[in-house]
Amino acid sequence: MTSSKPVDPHGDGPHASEAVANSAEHRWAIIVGLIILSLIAMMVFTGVYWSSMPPSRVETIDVKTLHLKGEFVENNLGTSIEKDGRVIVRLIAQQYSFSPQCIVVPAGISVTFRGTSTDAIHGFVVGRTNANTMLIPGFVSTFTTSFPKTGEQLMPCHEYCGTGHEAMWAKVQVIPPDEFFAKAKAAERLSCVSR
Ligand SMILES: [Cu+2]
Repeated sequence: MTSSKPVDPHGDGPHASEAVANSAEHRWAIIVGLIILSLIAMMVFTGVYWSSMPPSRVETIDVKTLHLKGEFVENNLGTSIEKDGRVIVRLIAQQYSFSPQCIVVPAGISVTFRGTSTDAIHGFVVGRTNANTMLIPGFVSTFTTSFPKTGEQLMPCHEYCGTGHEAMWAKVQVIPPDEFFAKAKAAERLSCVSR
């Protein structure tokens, strides 16, 4: 009779390979544990950091004097060309409409929107473009985008703001740049609201 024990090339039996596997598993458990701990540490740090100070580029505005002074008074709303040549759209949202109701912008030129709200949280999206923001009382929302195609786009409020929410929308008219600049020569603030 011969022994059925497997031949071990290293001569130290099956327990040696078990020990190698265990130590590798142990090592990987520590590495994974450290990765999880560092992710948790990052979450805690960023959470505490962001809650302890306002994020950058936040502009605040006094809701109570919005209509009386500053850039959001009624006759300053709409599209204008600034001294440095930038095209700026200023608008406000209130339950349940936007001012102005119809916004004119030139096609293919970057347009900066500046907006705020007088009462509740509102927001808007312009048709099938990437123009999309929230309008929050006390804060000025700003973004810059451009509209490659001419035409009319719908601009609905997309933050539920009360019973009249579904009727809250404006229009954006994207017109050829030369037409836009011709109109801009005639008036300081442009909009397509029919008067
Ligand atoms: Cu709404």
